[in-house]
Amino acid sequence: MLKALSQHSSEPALAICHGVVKFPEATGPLREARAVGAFVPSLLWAPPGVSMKYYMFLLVLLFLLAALANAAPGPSALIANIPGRAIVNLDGAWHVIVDPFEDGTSEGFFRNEKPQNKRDRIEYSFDASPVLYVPGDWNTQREQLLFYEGPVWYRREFHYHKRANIRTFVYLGAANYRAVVYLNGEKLGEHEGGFTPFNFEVTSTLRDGDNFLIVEVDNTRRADALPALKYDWWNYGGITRDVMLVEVPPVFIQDYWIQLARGSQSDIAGWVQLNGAQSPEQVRLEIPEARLRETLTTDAAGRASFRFPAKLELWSPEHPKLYDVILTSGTDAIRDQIGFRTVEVQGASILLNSKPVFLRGISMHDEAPFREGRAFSPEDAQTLLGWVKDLGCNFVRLAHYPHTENEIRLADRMGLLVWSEIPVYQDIDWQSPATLANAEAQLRDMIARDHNRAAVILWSLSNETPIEPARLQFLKRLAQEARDLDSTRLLTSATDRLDETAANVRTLSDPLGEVLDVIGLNEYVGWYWLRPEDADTMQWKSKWNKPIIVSEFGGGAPFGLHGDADQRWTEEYQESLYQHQLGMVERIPNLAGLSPWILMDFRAPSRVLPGVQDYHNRKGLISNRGQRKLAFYVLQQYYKKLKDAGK
Ligand code: GCB
Repeated sequence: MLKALSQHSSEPALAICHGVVKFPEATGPLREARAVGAFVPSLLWAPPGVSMKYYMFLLVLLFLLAALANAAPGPSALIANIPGRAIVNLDGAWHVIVDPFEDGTSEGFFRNEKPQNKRDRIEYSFDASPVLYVPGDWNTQREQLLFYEGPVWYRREFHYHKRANIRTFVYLGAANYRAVVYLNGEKLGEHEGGFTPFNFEVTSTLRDGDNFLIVEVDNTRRADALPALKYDWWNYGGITRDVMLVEVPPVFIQDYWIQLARGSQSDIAGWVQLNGAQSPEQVRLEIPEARLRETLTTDAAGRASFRFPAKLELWSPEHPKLYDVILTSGTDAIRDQIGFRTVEVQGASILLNSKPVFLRGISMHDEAPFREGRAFSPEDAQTLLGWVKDLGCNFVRLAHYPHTENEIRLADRMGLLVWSEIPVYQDIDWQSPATLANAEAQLRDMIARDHNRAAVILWSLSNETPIEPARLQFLKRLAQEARDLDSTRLLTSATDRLDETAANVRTLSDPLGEVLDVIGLNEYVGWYWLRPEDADTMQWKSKWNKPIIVSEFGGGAPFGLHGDADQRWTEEYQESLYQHQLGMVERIPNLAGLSPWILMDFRAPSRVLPGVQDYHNRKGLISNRGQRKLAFYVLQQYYKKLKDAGK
């Protein structure tokens, strides 16, 4: 609003943008300072005929509005099913400026200035700066950036042809950790959280012709961030997932939720949300293969809820049936592939399509096979989930943050059940309202992106969080939020609190258990405590009559290091640890599944042991070069045995 006002005033030609007064003829970082300096004294006098009191009131209002304009705008509501939309891909080589002293904002990097004459002093140049590829982390693209934590400015110039009746959004699949996004020098907004997508509408900011998009990405760790200061994976920075422009009609299908009604295998239920609708609109929902054609009418908020009978083959790991689903409203049409299944807990069992299911799983990071770095491509997903299938799994724990959409969609097609998690990892700032709001936002965006995927059965709220009242309050709020957003999936968390209730007896007693549907248990018998063979006599109890997934156990061994079974770091030690563990887990009451730690070795900054770790967590069953360790075959055999026994 401020901007519009100032654009219409005649003299002097000021533009007030994000709370900063700009004189258009000035260039460079001194511009704002000069402008404010010249402007302030003249403000102290009310114009003739205007009362001083009224004038002061106006001034205060003006500055309040300017401050408001300066507050970081958040992204707009997430657009669902990006793979099903008309897009302009902005991946590729982006020029970048590494900005360790955080000069970029005051220097005005977001303006992408270029000297206009030989006297101009502009102390940066995107054109002359090197490039990084998007999507991709910066750490593995340039050697000097392997350990870098700080801001990097990305710029992409592009040509765009504007057309009538098209709204355009810029969409980023993920940027780790904090991103500030500018288009043509205007700040679109900010986003926090390294693994969730976000979008901003740019219909009016885009120009017909040349445009430039600038993203400041900062991966500095912070005590109040999620994850916080300490975590056991690499802090890969950068624009790590695809960037694109998404083109939609003025009224478009922003999001939808189509699945079996809770507790039913014969009705589908859900909603469709339009964006831009001024009046009730019709939405057609079709599942041609199921001969389903329904017309819905949206309410004043652009939303239509529905429930009707449908005869559908159920999705399961053995039969990952997906249906083409088509939604049409006005000039917008979108197609998706959706599977239909139910999941629930009955006593201590997990039921999939009303039958007990045992989760034969493995944990994995979103780390690229063979080349290391952040995974992003369909090929990465294919390799990683291909290995998961080779192990004989029907389940995968995608730790410790939301993975790429490619992976989840592939899991849908492959028939892999998924645990998806937000990075509330170990100790975070439980007291901070901003941290809670951040966790809620990451949870919302994870659910928003993947709520139509049959593969996802578990939303995980946290991993190994300490027992304390503030933490319980925090996680209860998240659980409530998750249930409000999605009452059809199960809630879990990986816990690690064990009480020694008798000699050789460990009892799960984390009070968080009360809040969860399924309890995740990270136990490292034979690695962080006791010896592998101590597992043979260990007994287990649980305070909660709920399903338990052993969400982590494991031990480190670089591929090819051989020795005795009691020699730490050897493949034989890891193999023996798995053998003892698999004997023990069967004595855990209510055991509903396993996801040992971990599919593949991954980079981790605290793993410094030379010749063994070299900044890698070596608990993978497969090395980062794709070599299978002895323990891989132990778990593979065990899963085969379970499968053959009908589990
Ligand atoms: C854990 C953490 C995981 C670590 C793993 C380990 O308990 O959940 O992030 O990487 O242990 O290897 O220590």
